Amino acid sequence: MPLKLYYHPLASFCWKALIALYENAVPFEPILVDLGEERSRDAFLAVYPIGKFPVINHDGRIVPGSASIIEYLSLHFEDRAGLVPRDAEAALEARIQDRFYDAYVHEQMQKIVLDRLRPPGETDPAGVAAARAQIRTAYDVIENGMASRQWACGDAFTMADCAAAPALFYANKVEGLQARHDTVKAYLERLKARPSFARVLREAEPYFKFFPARDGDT
Ligand SMILES: N[C@@H](CCC(=O)N[C@@H](CS)C(=O)NCC(=O)O)C(=O)O
Repeated sequence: MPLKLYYHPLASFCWKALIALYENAVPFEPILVDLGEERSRDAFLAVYPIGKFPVINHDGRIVPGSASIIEYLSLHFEDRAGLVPRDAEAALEARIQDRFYDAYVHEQMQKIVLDRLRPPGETDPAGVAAARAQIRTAYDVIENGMASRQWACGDAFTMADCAAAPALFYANKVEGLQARHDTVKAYLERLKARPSFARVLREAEPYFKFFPARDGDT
């Protein structure tokens, strides 16, 4: 049975898993989940009641969450790309950077975007302001840390770059990189040029019209 990926082409954490799948040319059956459509949502909730994607089903083993999926793929398929480095210290650094991008860029960006979907009167301006501030601090940290690095951990592309690509792409839309973030800007351009991520972006293109864009976005 081919590995099944439950995902949505616009969903940023799904991009992280997709990049890993494409990096290692892992064959999979994409199952597009439309949470706004009852049958699609119910079918997905039957697989994973938490209702968050990405999720994979590999021979009946359900693995939710982008980082766990990447770890799972590296154990059960050939990790040609070296997304989870074999060297324990290098693997630790990849996980540290992966968590950093998830917590301080990706999840903050999600807060900003999800707030746009809330009904009037139920928005959280203070939470959004805090998320924006956190992203700006994270940009500064990345700017300093990336000065001599091609990828998040150095010369090798790892799971941390799978995390960084969607996080920086969408964060830059809602909280634009500043003039002082030249290194981060150049890193984002390298990520966009990486064939795995370029493919994810191409495939998402028809869905971009559903992104809740606002004046002031870049
Ligand atoms: N920590 C999870 C986060 C997953 C997540 O937040 N997924 C979003 C899409 S990017 C989702 O399922 N949103 C649907 C919802 O919350 O209803 C991961 O790394 O995969």
